[in-house]
Amino acid sequence: MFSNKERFKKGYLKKLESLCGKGIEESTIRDQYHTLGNMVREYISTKWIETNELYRSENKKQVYYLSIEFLLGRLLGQNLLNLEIKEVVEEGLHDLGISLSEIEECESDPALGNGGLGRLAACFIDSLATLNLPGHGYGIRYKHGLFDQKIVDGYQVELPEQWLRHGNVWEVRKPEEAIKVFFWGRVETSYDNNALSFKHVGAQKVLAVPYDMPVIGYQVDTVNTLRLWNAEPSSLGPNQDTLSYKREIEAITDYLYPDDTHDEGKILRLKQQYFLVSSSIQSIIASFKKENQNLRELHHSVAIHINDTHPAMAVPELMRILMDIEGLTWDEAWEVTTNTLSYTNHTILSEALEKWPIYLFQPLLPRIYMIIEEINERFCAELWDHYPGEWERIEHMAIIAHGLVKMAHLAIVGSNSINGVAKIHSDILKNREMKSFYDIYPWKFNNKTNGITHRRWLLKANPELTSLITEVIGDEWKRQPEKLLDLKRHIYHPELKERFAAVKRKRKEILAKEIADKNGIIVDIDSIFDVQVKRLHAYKRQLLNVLHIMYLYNRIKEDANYSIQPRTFIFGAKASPTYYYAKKVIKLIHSLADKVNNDPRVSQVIKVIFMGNYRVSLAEDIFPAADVSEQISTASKEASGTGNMKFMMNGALTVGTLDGANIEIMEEVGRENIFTFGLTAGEVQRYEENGRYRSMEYYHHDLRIRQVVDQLTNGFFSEDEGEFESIADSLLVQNDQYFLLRDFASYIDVQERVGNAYQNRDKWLEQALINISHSGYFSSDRTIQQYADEIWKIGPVGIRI
Ligand code: CBF
Repeated sequence: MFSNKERFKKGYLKKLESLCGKGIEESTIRDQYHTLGNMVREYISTKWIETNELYRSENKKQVYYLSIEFLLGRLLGQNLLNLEIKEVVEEGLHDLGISLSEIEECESDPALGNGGLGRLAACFIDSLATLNLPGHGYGIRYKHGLFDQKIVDGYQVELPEQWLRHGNVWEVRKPEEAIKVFFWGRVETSYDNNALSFKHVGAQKVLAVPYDMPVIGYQVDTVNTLRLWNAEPSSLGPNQDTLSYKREIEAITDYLYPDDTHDEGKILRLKQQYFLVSSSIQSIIASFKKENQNLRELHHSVAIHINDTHPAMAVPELMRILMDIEGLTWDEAWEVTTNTLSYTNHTILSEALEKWPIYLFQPLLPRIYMIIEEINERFCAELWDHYPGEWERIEHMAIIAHGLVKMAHLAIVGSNSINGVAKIHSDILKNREMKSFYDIYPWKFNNKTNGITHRRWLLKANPELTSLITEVIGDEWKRQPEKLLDLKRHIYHPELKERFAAVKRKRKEILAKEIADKNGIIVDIDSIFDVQVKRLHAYKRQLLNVLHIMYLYNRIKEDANYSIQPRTFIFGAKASPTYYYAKKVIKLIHSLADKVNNDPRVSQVIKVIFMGNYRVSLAEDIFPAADVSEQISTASKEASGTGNMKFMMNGALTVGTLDGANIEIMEEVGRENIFTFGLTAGEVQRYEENGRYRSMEYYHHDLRIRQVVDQLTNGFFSEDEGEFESIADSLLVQNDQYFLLRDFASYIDVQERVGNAYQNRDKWLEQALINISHSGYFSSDRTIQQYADEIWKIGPVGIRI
């Protein structure tokens, strides 16, 4: 069907007719998208079936990656690229008067995730399939993904995201594989045949219906599966209030991250987590039992990964199934469970390490809570042997303490591997945050520095740069991204530099057009495109960027001779709906943009742009156009970052703190090809320990700081002087938890260096090319190979290059 243009066109017209009952003239763009999507899915269906059959027949170990988020992004373009049929399709459609890129635009962006964690999961499943590794994603089919962001008068307004409004061509509903998940009720304990047995009675039963999506490897025949679970009523009793029961059940998979500032929301989140874990593990065991009899051997055939703490209930759930259903003893079940499970930690921020109140947990999941209690008791007894009499330490490490269930502790105790996501982060886990655990289980801890799929972030997002690289070094790098290093031999060639400059310019023009269309602002293509796109969070310090722009504004206004390299500061960020501070920062960026962009003199040299509704498809337009990548988190707080990798891969230079993967980027490209500044993680830690930091001192001693901080509350931005008071308070009254004022001077200096460096065009282009050539290390193929070899112990099945 896709072997040549003519066959494709014939097949396409036929499909359009049978699917939509229309000819090409009457068809809408959505019909056209729908037709193509269906053709592709049908095209890969044989490979999909064959992959599953191969996994069954070879009976090799498989990994299941459990994640509450999969931030996929649009799939059509990526699937065409991975299947190497994009050209045929594009040309065929062109002949029919249809534009492929317009069709792609009409696909909704499945936003089943919030940020780095979910996007990482999406990169990982892409790499698993491409490396022919038997690995599948298990997640939730949220009806509404992360909210759509609208900006009204500079304020963020959240609208429900609607990715399923027009259906999803990629999914296959499998009702025959539905699974029951039990909530509420109570546990009846009895003593049968010399053993205790547990029966969960009076439970509310929820049906988990799988929707499978194909995960298509690049240039291989492997098609793995992303299984997303949908919550549906299992049966309706005679006296039930049908509608409210249905609503209650369906609410489980309605929204990603329901508001958990109240108990009802917390219960919903707990339900989601258990729903994901229970349906996934039951389904994994069912599929294991088709080929294998002995559940004591499960870990030889199955690895289950806990992505962050959300799926940590995999520990008690696997124990429950092995003991209560499969009849293993506690010790046997524990051996299998701990050898099957592994866990990734993605943050050290204490507010992100989940802890659930027992009073909510126990009634909702009575049997699971019982098992956690028993795990905790046994674990505390083990600790007592290690640290006799050290009550405080034991209390600190316990899984249940002070009325809370600590999910990270549960995941650590129940897994055979715990990894951080960049070297520094893994070291902080070992030496500080999880030190007590590292001391007793040193063999469990390891590092797996994150990666990104270059197939989406370079091949798909930046075809212009992809062609240029391929012309220079051939195309082996596409399958072996580490070969991007070959580019390094060519970076001094003037022609390469010029051609790279032309690519960058073209991509800046594309983004500038988008900015003009969406924001109504004309930006200067020759200015530095300086970009900070990521979730809005205090530790990521978008505010530091803002304060620096305010400083520049003041300089330009006050000093007629002050000259700087023109810059366009571009932001993109969503703030969590209940995160007051973050939403204020979004408003502040807009107020600053108004001030800067409307000032006749200042706007000649700087502009501030906030690109609304930041999401994967928008990111694909932003990364290729960036000159400067802002990675300015307080050292030690950003576990890794992955945006930093996407920027370098597209030839942007990093302005960054020595945090997360920035450090490894620096090690790769060399200190001279990255702009670092600010406190180190060690310095931040010392301040945190000795409590000697006084932000007020910086405010009083540095006039530049005083001026910008005062401007937050002196009516400079708004009639309402109280509008940004909470932000000013965070810096002064609350003593600047993230050390913005401490790093401010150093940030100004580094930004000045960036401006000067950009003026040496030749050198800048060389540095950009050096960044690209070293970005291969940050491919998620490398990361996944390490997970496969060192954690999951899985190997490839059915290789075809
Ligand atoms: O590991 C992936 C990413 O995860 C986070 O986004 C997270 O959700 N905890 C971290 O903040 C990132 O540093 C990390 O890159």
